[in-house]
Amino acid sequence: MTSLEQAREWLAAASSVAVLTGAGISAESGIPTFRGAGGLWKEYKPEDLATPEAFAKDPRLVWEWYNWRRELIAKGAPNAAHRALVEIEKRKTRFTLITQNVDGLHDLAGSGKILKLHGDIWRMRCMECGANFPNRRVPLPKIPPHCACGGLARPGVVWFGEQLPEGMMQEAEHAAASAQLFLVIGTSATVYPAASLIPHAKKSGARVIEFNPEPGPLSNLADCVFQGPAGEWLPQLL
Ligand code: BJW
Ligand code: ZN
Repeated sequence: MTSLEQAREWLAAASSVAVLTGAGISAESGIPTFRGAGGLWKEYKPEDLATPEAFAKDPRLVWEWYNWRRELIAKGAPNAAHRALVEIEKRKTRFTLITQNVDGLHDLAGSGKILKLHGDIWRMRCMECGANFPNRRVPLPKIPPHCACGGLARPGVVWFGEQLPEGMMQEAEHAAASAQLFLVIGTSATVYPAASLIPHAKKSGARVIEFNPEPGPLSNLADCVFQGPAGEWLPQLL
């Protein structure tokens, strides 16, 4: 039996499926990943910009980066991998999509409930009054943007050193622990606590299938690795 036949069989047999996605699932939609080739913006690494300290020091610089990314994302559309996950969700009674992505492409593809561990680039939060509101303006008319109250707004995302949205990691852990099949798609598995979901699922008895052109630090936990673009491999599972 080929790996593809094996993976199809696991998918068909599983009544509960959970999925963890990362930036790589959107690479074929033209959105740069964080790490690896093309992952940098100017001379900055994500670790230099995706922090509360960077924002406190230079909100304009951080917003320039987010504005650039919002422009790229707005030009992109969901790809075959995003669409394959919508199809899998339709077939399964228990399905949980956990994403580290903030780009909103799973929503656009038509996925149902999505656990957005790292927030949403299309939302903002006021540093003064705490308001949390949607904003889809591209490009932003004024950088940095402000809230209706006049306070400085920040991107509605989770930066290094910040807590994930309340209760979300617990919900993700529960889904990983109860899944018979856990799909890991397009993540370098280097950012925690998200990456910990992979060993969590494995220890709880799930089969783990990874889709990624490059092996990562947790690839050895996978029962099967499809080493290539997610948009080419995932549709073949169906
Ligand atoms: C393809 C493809 C194709 C290419 N098809 N694949 C335990 C140990 C060590 C450190 C920590 C720890 N626990 C917590 C930490 C600290 C920190 C952390 O993890 N640091 C590491 C760098 C070591 N974590 C945190 O601070 C988190 N908060 C937290 O833990 O709170 C509790 C706490 C607070 C204070 C003190 C202590 C504890 C928060 C993490 C927030 C991450 N935020 C970002 C930015 C979000 C907003 C934005 O988008 O701007 O999230 S950083 C960035 O990395 C983004 C991503 O979601 C995240 C993960 O990246 P991802 O998705 O894996 O992308 P890449 O680029 O890394 O990989 C892409 C992959 O795709 C590659 O593998 C390619 O090969 C592949 N690929 N083309 C399929 N076509
Ligand atoms: Zn406000």
